[in-house]
Amino acid sequence: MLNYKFLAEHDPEVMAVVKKEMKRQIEEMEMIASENYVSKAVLEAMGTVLTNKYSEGYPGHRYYGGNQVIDEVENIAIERAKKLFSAEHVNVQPLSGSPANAAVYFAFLKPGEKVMGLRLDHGGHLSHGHPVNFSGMLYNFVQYEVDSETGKIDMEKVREIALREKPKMIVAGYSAYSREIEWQKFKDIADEVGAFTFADIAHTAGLIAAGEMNNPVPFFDVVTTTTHKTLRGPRGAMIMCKERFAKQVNRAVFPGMQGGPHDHINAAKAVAFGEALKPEFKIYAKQVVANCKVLSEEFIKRGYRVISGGTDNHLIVVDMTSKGLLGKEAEVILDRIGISVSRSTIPNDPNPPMNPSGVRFGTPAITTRGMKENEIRKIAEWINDAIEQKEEIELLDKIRIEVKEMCERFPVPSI
Ligand code: DSN
Repeated sequence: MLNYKFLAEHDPEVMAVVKKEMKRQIEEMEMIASENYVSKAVLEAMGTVLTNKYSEGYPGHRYYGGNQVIDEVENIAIERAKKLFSAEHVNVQPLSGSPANAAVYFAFLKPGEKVMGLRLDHGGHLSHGHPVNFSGMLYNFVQYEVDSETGKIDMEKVREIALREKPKMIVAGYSAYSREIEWQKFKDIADEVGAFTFADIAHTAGLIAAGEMNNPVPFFDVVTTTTHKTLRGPRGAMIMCKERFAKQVNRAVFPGMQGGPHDHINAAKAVAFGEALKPEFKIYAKQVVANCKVLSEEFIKRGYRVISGGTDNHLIVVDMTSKGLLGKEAEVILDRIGISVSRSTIPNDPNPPMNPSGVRFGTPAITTRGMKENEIRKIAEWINDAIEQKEEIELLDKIRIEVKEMCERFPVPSI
């Protein structure tokens, strides 16, 4: 286990909690679609002295002295990100996904202007126009949906809404959608109505960088991503855009929304982008998708309703009512056997977001541990046994031990 020697001596109370979480991560299985395990190098970069620096502004144009080294770090991150996604301009300073999205709206829109985004309960993100989120409060969002039969986005319907509503911006890219996105069709529709194209690729960025999924960056106006999901970097985000929007995007991030960038995190982003440029990362991303396809098939085989009937990426959303329970109950049962998942709404969910009908499963983290198709088949069997025999305490205890044993055979690389 990682040995945080100075933290342990200096603050045993905090160290004890960190140690408990390390143990949990080592012994349990992470199937939350938005989580992953960073490398040792990414972890180390986050703990560097770069955290001591203030550096408002951008490389070559800072509002504080002593930023020559910070400029170098930020430039490495920018150059690697450009290469990874074929981006014309990159801003690596956004602190996380929602702030990055806020900066995009701020850069391109005036409050009250019309935007199209996917409904949260159909797979969209809070920051894509939900009424309780700043996006839904400050902008006039029109929400599109997935088709209730196929569970997929119907581009004809998207076009109909766009022609009727004439939005200023169309948002694509989602948090709980398991299918490839027709970026070109979104672009054509946006061009037809004179809208900006905005892709939020937070979930699939690693798969896109590896060439496993289509890349919207070369032809969308602006794209955001978090850096910590399939991209396997530190918690954080970035914005990529066409060169002609560079100035307004930079201004929206700083001074518009944020103060000093987190330079230690930007160093870790640079390390993660460097890792994603290596051939091994392509193999990893391919395996993430292959594992998820097997997971989906295993659930379908056992009578679960998988939304959209399968997956093209790293996640699936499963309707748990097909097995007579709700998402929260399934989440608790799976926690009991040492598998973390997140409950999820399903399209047109009759149940509320706190207790929705579905569970979202993801394969990025377990694939980082080296698990492949055979392990996925076993995991699906454990999950199904636990769900179907949830009252059998002895069985749940036995599965928990087996999950732990598998975790020990596939250690978290950085811990
Ligand atoms: N919290 C992230 C997810 O789980 O998808 C999105 O912000």
